[in-house]
Amino acid sequence: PAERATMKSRAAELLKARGAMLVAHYYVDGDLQDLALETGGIVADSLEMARFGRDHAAQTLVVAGVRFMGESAKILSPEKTVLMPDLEATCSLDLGCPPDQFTAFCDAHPDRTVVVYANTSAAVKARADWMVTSSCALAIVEHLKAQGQKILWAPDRHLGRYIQEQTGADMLLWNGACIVHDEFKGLELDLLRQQHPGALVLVHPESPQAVVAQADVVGSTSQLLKAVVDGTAPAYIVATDNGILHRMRQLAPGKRLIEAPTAGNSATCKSCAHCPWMAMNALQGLVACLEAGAGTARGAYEIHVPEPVRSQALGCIDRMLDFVR
Ligand code: CIZ
Ligand code: SF4
Repeated sequence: PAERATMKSRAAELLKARGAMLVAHYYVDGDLQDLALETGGIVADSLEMARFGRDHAAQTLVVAGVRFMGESAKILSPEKTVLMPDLEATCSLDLGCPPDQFTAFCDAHPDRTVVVYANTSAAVKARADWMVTSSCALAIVEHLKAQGQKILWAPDRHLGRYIQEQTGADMLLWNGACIVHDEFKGLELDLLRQQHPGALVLVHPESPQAVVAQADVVGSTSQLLKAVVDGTAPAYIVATDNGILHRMRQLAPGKRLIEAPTAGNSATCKSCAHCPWMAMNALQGLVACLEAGAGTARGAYEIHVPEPVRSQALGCIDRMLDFVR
């Protein structure tokens, strides 16, 4: 702990010295979340991270999250230096949607408007008409449906199915999943709810249908956080990456937070509902990326999105940001 405190203050000094802003996701290590807030940065979902990075004056952004978040920051702000504590931090949704196969899928369905989740590579976004995040996907698909558009959706099949059920839109779904949310179990959740009858069930829509069906609130990470802060229930069952519990505890002290069951968790496994790629973000990596400075050493931490992919990908992100404004 003493060592962590030292490393945290070292990271704070380096952020200041480099004029860098730390932009952290709710799922990363609690120390990184705290540091982001203590140094003028943000802890947020992917939509808010993208907007903050674009609008902040800092010329260097350090994105503590996964690769698509760093890429989105760079796409929106090509003039800024975007660093990540570990460039290997990826996402099963991104990995499960290779650009060549995705392009072939789009080419086979030219009559459909292409809507992709934020959790995709820049090359996939470059082929899309719209990008969405879980906080605005419903509203954007409603909007497209009202215009009579048919949709090609990628990559998360659970989120796609949920949006389809809610909107009744004509959606053709790519078969991708988040390895974290895909593990939440409906049967076990039902048993847990019986043990905690007063608890409110909060579910991220990347979860399977049997889990979403039991939710009192379905929403993005920010929306689930708000549900705890504003909620009057004494207890909450949370079906999303357990990294978010750090911020929930800070903002809603005294409320009981219970992790939703996964295939192997609860008493036996403390880290099942936690993304292994989000977990790659550590204080060591943060210090290292800030110490690397300019030149070749920085290459190990810096995000690049080459043209013309960058400007092609910008279109679908801007469309979303204009819509949610
Ligand atoms: O699961 C993720 O990666 C999420 C929830 C991203 C985000 O913030 O939208
Ligand atoms: Fe991807 Fe799931 Fe990890 Fe989010 S939690 S980065 S969706 S694998």
